[in-house]
Amino acid sequence: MASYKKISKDVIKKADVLLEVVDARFPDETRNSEIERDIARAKKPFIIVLNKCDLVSKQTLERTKSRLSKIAPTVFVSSKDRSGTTILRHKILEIANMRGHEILVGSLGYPNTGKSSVINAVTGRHRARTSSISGYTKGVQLVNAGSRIKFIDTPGVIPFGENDEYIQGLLAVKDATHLQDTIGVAMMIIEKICAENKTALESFYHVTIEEQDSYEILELIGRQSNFLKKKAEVDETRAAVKIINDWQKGRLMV
Ligand SMILES: Nc1nc2c(ncn2[C@@H]2O[C@H](COP(=O)(O)OP(=O)(O)OP(=O)(O)O)[C@@H](O)[C@H]2O)c(=O)[nH]1
Ligand SMILES: [Mg+2]
Repeated sequence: MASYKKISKDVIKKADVLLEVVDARFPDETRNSEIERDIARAKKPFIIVLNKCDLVSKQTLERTKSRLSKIAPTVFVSSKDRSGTTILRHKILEIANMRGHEILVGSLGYPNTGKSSVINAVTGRHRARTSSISGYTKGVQLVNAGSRIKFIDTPGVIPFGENDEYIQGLLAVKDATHLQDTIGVAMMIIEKICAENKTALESFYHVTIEEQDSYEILELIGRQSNFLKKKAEVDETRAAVKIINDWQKGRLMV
């Protein structure tokens, strides 16, 4: 943890522009207030990158973007589809405002939000190594992006004190088999999706959601998936594991 703090402080000091890469499915939980404060103190320009926007509906994205734009320039990107990368590149050049000079761009954020993938999408090459297992990027890596931009890739870490199971589940820091409260984490995922895009959940699991609470929805999904115990009771844990896997593997839209 201490070494991560040092890395992020060093990167903030060195870089001309910072990217705070957040997961567009849960931007508020993946914004790091400590990092934002350090960037503000260093008076460095920064861009909020809403990555994984292929997993978020257009309406949700627009709502999030207009909210976050009040804090910093916000760009949405899908590293998977390589969309939004030209806009991001232009935004970097614009806010760096360093005519003719090389621009050093630091990529910071929580684990698994796609810091390395964003760099690859912008450069069009697989220079920064990525993985679905979080904590993949270990040290700092410099990535040349051609035409004036150079990136610094960093490892992602959850700030001290925010290390609860729900965040670890949402971020895929721990997979379903390593979470203790699988049902609780799955209920949280259900609540998140229902708040933004209930229809996506209904069509993915072929269920109809009316007034049920998140636990009842979990049972509904279990029943629909035919996850049953003896006496036709729903196996909620099995349903929870499936929902967590679908979320972590990026199969569920928000
Ligand atoms: N659907 C989708 N998946 C993405 C996107 N960007 C990254 N991913 C996936 O998210 C996972 C993490 O991506 P990385 O680029 O390794 O994330 P990171 O932030 O560098 O992770 P650490 O280095 O471990 O902190 C990988 O499985 C990627 O394939 C995206 O835009 N859309
Ligand atoms: Mg990485």
